[in-house]
Amino acid sequence: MLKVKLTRNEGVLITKPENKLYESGFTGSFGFVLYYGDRKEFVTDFRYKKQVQEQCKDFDIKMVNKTYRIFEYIKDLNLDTLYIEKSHVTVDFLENLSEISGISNFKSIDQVISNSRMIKSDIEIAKMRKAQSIADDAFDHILTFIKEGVTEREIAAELEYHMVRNGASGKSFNTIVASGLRSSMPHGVATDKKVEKGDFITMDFGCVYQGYCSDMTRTIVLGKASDRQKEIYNTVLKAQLKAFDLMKAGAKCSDIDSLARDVIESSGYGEYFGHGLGHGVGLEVHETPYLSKESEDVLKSGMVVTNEPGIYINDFGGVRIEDIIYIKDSGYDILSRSTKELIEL
Ligand SMILES: [Mn+2]
Repeated sequence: MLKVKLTRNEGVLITKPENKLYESGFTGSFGFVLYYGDRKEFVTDFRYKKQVQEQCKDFDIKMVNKTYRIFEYIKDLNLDTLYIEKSHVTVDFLENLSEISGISNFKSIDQVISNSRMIKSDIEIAKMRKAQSIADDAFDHILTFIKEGVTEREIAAELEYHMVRNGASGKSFNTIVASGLRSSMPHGVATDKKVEKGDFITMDFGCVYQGYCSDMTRTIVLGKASDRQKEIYNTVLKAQLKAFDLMKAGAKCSDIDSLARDVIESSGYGEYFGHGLGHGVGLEVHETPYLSKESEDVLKSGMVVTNEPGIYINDFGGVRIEDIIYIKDSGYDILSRSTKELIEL
């Protein structure tokens, strides 16, 4: 439940699906969380009558059949200030809300919710462990599936099918399978390209389990790795392992990024590592905090972040290795368990 003190004339309207789920447990498509005074209401329509009673037990339920009806309802509450998700609502939504409700003072609730979502409870961590273990199991499986002539798309589909068969509600983002020269694209989603002997194959994938996302990346070589492939792989691995030195509560996220980046730069590959080291994961696959040069975030106990350095060389190929890490009061747990030794399939 949101930690924001509301005066008598203030309310909060939450519309973003992940935030609604976080606040209320509701998984349907149409619905709003509405707080005002000491009231907690969930507003939805006829289709979710049964579901909302089961999922939103702490809420008073209100039924409407159109979005503008909730704006009319808010008008009758005589609020003068409404907190909304400024980073989520559309201009259209806001204009209608303002016009119908008569409210003109809107404040942002985004940061309050994202700060709260950054720190995971034990229940959330348990769901994330499960989401990640489903992904790790899919990785084990895919190693038995990949062979010369199989397409990237088939590999992606097989990963996704395996995860859904094992309890995931879906993928947490478009599965990346980038092989050969395509592996130089950090976000090369799967194509009809067939994997060939000597290819790097980078697979970046994850699933959703009870709303929570997993995220992992492994790069393998089909056949024997060349010396240059081994050198690049081992440089990324060294950088990834180095970053763990600072994976603890109190560490500055920008310092963790630097730690890994220094390893890659001192090996002469600095210009080929063009993205940040990692990001928070939870109900969304990318959320605060961010591990990058510019980040002002500081790690705290309860956060879950990725550690995913990479090297991408246009006319050669690329490597990324990504784990997902739970920061504890002291130390950390790595939620992903798949090996990081270079696999030559
Ligand atoms: Mn990631």
